[in-house]
Amino acid sequence: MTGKTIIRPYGDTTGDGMVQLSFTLPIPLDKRAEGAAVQLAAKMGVDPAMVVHAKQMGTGYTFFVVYGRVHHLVDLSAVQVIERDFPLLTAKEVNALIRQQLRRKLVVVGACIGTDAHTVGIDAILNLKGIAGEKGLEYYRELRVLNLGAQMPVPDLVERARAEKADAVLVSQVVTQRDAHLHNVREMAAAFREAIPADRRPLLIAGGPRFDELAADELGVDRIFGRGTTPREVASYLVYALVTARAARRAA
Ligand code: B12
Repeated sequence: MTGKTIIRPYGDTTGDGMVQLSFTLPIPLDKRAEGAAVQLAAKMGVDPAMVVHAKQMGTGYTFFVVYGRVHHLVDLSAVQVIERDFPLLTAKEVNALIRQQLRRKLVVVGACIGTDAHTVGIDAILNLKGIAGEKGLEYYRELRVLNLGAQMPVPDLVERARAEKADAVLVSQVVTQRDAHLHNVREMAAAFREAIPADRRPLLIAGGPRFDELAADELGVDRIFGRGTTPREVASYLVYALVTARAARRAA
């Protein structure tokens, strides 16, 4: 792939354009339902499209997997993503930088907000046991971590963050039905802006598997972390945003 900026999907032979997609239609499984799935895939640009799996889900719904060719090309030079723009530190380095430059513990408050009760993601980042072989933020000696758990109302979160003098607030949103994750994060960011003056406002971080990491500004937060985030990345970002970048600004 070196040097190539235009690529196509690959199924059987290089560049053949083959993709696989899955979806559910609100009709029972029969020949007509399979025809409907092919029609939908064709309208999405999959041509020819082949139903390779169809399974009725309860009464009146069918789950499909369709395999077929698309003619679209991907221009890698036009791809936009958030690249990590801070160094990835070890726990030892994180602790040392906080100790040397801040000379106090960094306070982190985390929660799931709104009606969201999916705590596994935020627990993976905060709790000692962590994820993917990495310990969570509770393991870092120079971080004081308060995990407020599930369904935390925004006003309570703001109050707690203020009372604890939080340096950073981490919120998790996993349920995305009717864009609840976007509404909740916007509401949270607005509440912090209203309640706490800019120079004392904690760093606001949102996370969850279906966020667009490019949407931080639009949602009013400082950073978004998506699917597969590890605690070390978050700890490194906290140090970058709250300790080293701040120190560099002061020195300039
Ligand atoms: C476990 C689970 C549950 C458990 C949650 C238990 C708990 N204590 O968390 C229970 C059974 C309670 C549950 C309930 C529901 N669930 Co559920 N659940 C799941 C499931 C299977 C796994 C989620 C999970 O734990 N992932 C593992 C963690 C580690 O991954 P993660 O959350 O992505 O977190 C990582 C990153 O995203 C990131 N991250 C996440 N948060 C944050 C925050 C910060 C600050 C940072 C930095 C990073 C970060 O770091 C983490 C580590 O890498 C998913 C399906 C799936 N396979 O994803 C459905 C799923 C999320 N659930 C779903 C639904 C619909 C529900 C219910 C509404 C079902 C119902 N009708 O009752 C309820 C809602 C309950 C509620 N009020 O929230 C849907 C959501 C669909 C949507 N579009 O929103 C899913 C996708 C299933 C599906 N395909 O339909 N659920």
